[in-house]
Amino acid sequence: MSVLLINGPNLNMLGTRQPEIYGSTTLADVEAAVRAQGEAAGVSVECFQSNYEGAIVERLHAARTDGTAFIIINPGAFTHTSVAIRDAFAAAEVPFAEVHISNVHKREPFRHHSYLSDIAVGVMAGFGTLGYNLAMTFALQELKTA
Ligand code: CA2
Repeated sequence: MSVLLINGPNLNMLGTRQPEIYGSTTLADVEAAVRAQGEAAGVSVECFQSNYEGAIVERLHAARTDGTAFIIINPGAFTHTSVAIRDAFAAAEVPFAEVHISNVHKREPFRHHSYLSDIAVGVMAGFGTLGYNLAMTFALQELKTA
């Protein structure tokens, strides 16, 4: 049983640009912190980042049968555009949390709509990279009670 952490397009740039919006923590830092949380609870964490929509779709298909019990995803800009990722979640049938580092609701109107929120277990936005850890705390709680 494992948790899959997915980050979408441009999130590989975390900590290098736009620190006023996304902070100064790198993606490697985020992944290490979530992994450490998992290790402390005896749960393995797999991390996947891609700038390609199809690669994320294919990773979600694999999650259906590879022992993934919960997914934490920051879909980046695909949040606001991707019916394909929504459909892949529906096919994968694995519960997931949607995470946004910034508070998308106080940003441009096009960031207010998500193709995923209504099929997610929950949504985290505006808590910086801590949001990943908060989602992981929830995931571990879910796995414990499952
Ligand atoms: O707030 C979030 O986490 C977002 O998912 C980030 C996406 C944005 O399109 C969403 O509306 C909200 C963008 C990720 C870009 O990440 C960068 C990180 C550092 C430097 C440049 C881009």
